[in-house]
Amino acid sequence: MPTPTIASAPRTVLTRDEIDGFDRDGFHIHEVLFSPDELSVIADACERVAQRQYATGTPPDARGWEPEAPPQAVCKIDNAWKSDPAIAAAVTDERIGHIAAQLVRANGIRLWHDQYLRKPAAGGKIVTWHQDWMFWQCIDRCRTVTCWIALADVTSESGPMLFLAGSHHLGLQMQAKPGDWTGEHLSPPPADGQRVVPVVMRAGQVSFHHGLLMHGSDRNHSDTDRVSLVTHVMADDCAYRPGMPHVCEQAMRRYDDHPAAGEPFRGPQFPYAWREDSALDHAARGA
Ligand SMILES: O=C(O)CCC(=O)C(=O)O
Repeated sequence: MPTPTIASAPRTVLTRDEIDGFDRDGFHIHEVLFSPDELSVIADACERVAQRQYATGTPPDARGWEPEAPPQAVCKIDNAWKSDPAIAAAVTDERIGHIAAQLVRANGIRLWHDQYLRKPAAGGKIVTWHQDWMFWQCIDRCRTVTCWIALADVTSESGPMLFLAGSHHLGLQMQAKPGDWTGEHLSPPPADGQRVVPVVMRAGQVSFHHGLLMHGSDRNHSDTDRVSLVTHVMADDCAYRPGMPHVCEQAMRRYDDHPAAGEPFRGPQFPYAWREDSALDHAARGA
């Protein structure tokens, strides 16, 4: 794989081939978007939240790990952006929003939720094959993209995500049971003849995958932690469809401004990561 360079102004305009590749395969792996300095600020903020230090005074929406957990446990924290401005800036970063908007052809991209994931060296769990949107049936259409920011290098030994290329074309294949995202076995992919692609990345690269793409990951067999901040985003015409409970659904009700059934997601729970109209405003002002 070619060594990615850290551009001073990273490229966010995708080529026709990259967009076609996403349509065909269900994922796009971008070159480095975040500099080492940015990564270090983000990683420090994520670890502070993991250690229950909340710069804003607000806890994350869900904690799947506590500092008392065994050293081999996966750290998983949802909506840490509420607890630290550095994380909020990263998960609503315009670079990510702009790329996601091109992939799903949206005029605006909102955050659905974030996840801080640390899969410890020589540890962690298997993440079984799944499609993200199966957990998100309260989003009425699958115009979602998962944007996985590598906060450290990801190697073939450290339990990279595995993508089943093209599997998003199969539609929704699986049903979610609450909490079922880890298991003891990484069972064979549910469709034969499709390519399994390990998402090996340098720190600062970001992978983008479609909400219907089947993916999973193995344990971390390396001697370094696999660390990422994941921002799950959606096109801003996605609407709220009650039925399957989700942590974001409960959380949005803490704010006066939230969607009713059938209305597009809005309000402080779902901040914008990119909007075509504000990008145009910037351009008009020469910013
Ligand atoms: O990081 C992993 O191993 C799995 C993450 C995942 O399933 C996702 O971000 O959609």
